[in-house]
Amino acid sequence: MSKDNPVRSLLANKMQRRTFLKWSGAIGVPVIAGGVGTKLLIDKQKEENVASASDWDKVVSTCSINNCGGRCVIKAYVKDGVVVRVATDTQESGDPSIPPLRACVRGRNYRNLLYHPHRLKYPMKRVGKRGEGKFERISWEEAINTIASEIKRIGDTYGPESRYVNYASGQSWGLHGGRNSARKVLALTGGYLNYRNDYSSGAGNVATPYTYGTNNSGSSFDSLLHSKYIILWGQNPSEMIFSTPYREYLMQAKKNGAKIILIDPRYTDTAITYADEWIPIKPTTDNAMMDAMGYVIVSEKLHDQTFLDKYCVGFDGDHMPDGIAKEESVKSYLLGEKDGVAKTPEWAEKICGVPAEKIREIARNYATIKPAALIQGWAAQRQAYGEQFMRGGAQLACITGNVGKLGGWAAGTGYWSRAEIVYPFKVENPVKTSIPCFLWTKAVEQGTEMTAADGLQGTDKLTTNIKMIFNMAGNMLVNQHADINKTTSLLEDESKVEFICVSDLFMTPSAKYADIVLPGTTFFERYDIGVPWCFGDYVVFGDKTIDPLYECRNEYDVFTEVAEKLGVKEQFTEGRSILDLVKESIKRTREELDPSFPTFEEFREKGVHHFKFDEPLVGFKAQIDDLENNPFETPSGKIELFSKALWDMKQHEEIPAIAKYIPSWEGPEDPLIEKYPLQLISWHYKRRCHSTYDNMPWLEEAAKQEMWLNPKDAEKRGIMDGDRVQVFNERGSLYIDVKVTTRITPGVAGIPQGAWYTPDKTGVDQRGSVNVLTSQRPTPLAKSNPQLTNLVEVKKA
Ligand SMILES: Nc1nc2c(c(=O)[nH]1)N[C@H]1C(S)=C(S)[C@@H](COP(=O)(O)OP(=O)(O)OC[C@H]3O[C@@H](n4cnc5c(=O)[nH]c(N)nc54)[C@H](O)[C@@H]3O)O[C@H]1N2
Ligand SMILES: Nc1nc2c(c(=O)[nH]1)N[C@H]1C(S)=C(S)[C@@H](COP(=O)(O)OP(=O)(O)OC[C@H]3O[C@@H](n4cnc5c(=O)[nH]c(N)nc54)[C@H](O)[C@@H]3O)O[C@H]1N2
Ligand SMILES: [Mo]
Repeated sequence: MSKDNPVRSLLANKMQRRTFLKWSGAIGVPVIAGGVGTKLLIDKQKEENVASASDWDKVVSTCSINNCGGRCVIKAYVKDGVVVRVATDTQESGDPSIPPLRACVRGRNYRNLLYHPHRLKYPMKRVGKRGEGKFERISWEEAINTIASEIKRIGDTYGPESRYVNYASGQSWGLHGGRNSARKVLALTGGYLNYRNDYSSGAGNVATPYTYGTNNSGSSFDSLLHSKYIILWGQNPSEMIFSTPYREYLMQAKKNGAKIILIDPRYTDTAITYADEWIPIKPTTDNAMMDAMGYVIVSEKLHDQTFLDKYCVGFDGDHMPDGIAKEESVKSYLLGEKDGVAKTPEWAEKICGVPAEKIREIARNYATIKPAALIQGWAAQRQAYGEQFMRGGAQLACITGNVGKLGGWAAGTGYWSRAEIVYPFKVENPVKTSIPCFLWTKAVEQGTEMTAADGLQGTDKLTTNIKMIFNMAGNMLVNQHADINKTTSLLEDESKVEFICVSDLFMTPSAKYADIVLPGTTFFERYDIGVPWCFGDYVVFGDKTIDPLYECRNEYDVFTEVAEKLGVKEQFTEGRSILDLVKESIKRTREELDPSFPTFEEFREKGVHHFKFDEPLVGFKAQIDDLENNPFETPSGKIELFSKALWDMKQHEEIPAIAKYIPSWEGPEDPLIEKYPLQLISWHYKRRCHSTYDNMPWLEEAAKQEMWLNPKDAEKRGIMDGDRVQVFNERGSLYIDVKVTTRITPGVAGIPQGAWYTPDKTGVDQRGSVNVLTSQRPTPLAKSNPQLTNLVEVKKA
């Protein structure tokens, strides 16, 4: 056992697991989303339910549409127009295929959100310099007039491509929402610059289709009940909610005897709750481990040759696209036939830190214990070469023939959904030009210089830089985008973006950069339908619980008036209110998609609708059962382990045609590590949805904003548990309290993402807002956000 591999010594510590469990009992468990945390919540709720029914007038079933990936049932108890209590779904249906849609710790906090004293209460306009945070109350009339006249002025002066609606996820997967309302008014008055992709799985969204032709590579979570071996690769469902019932199925899979492996730089709540084994790994190096697993499987002839021959292009020299040399194949790369470097576990250990014998063991298990599910989280693709991570996982699933089989899993981005409803609010933008969402700051600064190499589509050149931004229910303008200091100095220059409109519930770091701030409503104050991302087969009714507080208004209603000022009201609403949109969606879903979908009254009464299926959905089952009639949506009709389309881009170093490890900038092999020796990652915290709820004291009590650092790294710097430290690199600097813990891999610092940027007078963040340290350099293929690829140094404050 080599001494100089700190990950090895971490694994070797036999006391580790018990220590973790003890600690988790002390600090972690009550706030784990689902699991024990939810159990406590339910018990508490049962107590509450004993209270007399005269304490409330009605119980309304509603649903949050924040961007957490799950959707849960929120029961609001209302007395005299006031929400006096919130509870969640306690209905045990008796049907194991329908786990209850229980709220997590954040859901328990919704009354605090609704009645928070800092809610934005009326519209405001900026009076100081932009970003200074000085605002003055204005009337709704003035707000609407200003927005309408700026839309016209900026459109007339610079053309429609100067108008932009920023990525924002505070209202996601609902029926209307601020972003779409703003877009529709712009679309009806000439158009706006579009964006593509997202910050979530941006690299994967572009990369996975090169392999499979689609991002729908997942299977429904009940399929896991058939899995015998599950690898959660950088996935943390105990904290990070993808779909509300996922964890229930995972627990059931575990009870069924599936062995669960977790590969993550952190010993997460998921490791505590589900994993048989935790494999710590250095961030940005996952593909080295993947390559070595491939090497073991292929060199020990454990691969599924029949599957590869029939369904895949590029595995070996006999299955290459026309005109491509045999030694460009996956097999040849793994065995080192061309570059002379066999991708052995020993080779990988030096890069990723995972002991060679552990890589061998996992590779053998994954190839022989069938069916096996390799499910990928998205953090490891929010890295410099995130595209490789997504295609690399898919490649392993194919090498082992785990695709299209019940209990297997095709890896890759992993979307799946069977919860389809009709979205009646349509936006048709006459402008077809688009940029990758991550490059909006570039489009502000140098839009007219952007080319196809920056991911510009629909035109060769933009006619203008971005001059106007609508930021509706998002904190992306400042907090959630990379490199806050660079972004804020860009926004402070009022000659660049001339008008910024923000709608939010609070004066967030982004709202401070607005020219006009609009006070939005919470989900309690409007109608909607909550759809779980692309991972679920249920929908939840969002009933309006109370009237909007103060002067708060739905963006739909605000933009209806803006549309009226601009003479396009009828086209905007088509005569419909928000409630009409909900009714129309339900009616048309019944008519066009699913006759068994409930009526409006039934849905409202039940609060939730589960789409019923006879069997689990298995990704690519149709293709695997009958390839001839159901080809993959790739150019060859097969799974493309070697992509000719990528090859033809002729950037083989950074955009290879097969998935492979590429040493990352600001990774362990970058010489910059001498100066900034720690790799900084962030994760999606259980107590927040991104930055939403950062200002909630209960949740701060439940899970504090703090940085994780391994004792080895702390000791070197004279840092003790609980100390306040400064974290810095060339881009910025922040202060944060530190948690010294063996739950994180040595050489790695971890800060939960989403804390509100809170600079002191010198511009140093005081709250641990990780994006002061992240970079705007995009990933090579997708032009996506590698916000987890950062080198930093830490010192005692
Ligand atoms: N370093 C780092 N940065 C990241 C990430 C990371 O992992 N690391 N993750 C990235 C990812 S995956 C994402 S999706 C983005 C998310 O970033 P954003 O899309 O900006 O999401 P939030 O921070 O949740 O901001 C949502 C805002 O909407 C407001 N809001 C909530 N509900 C409502 C409502 O009903 N009406 C109105 N008007 N406002 C509302 C909230 O108060 C909040 O300010 O962040 C990205 N940034
Ligand atoms: N509670 C909660 N749930 C959420 C959200 C939230 O803000 N809060 N946000 C939602 C959204 S918009 C999204 S996009 C998803 C995000 O879903 P993910 O991106 O999958 O979630 P993360 O928490 O960012 O990361 C998952 C795990 O990856 C680990 N990780 C980081 N870097 C690496 C690496 O290089 N290699 C490996 N192997 N692991 C790594 C992290 O330590 C973390 O435990 O979550 C959704 N669900
Ligand atoms: Mo996301």
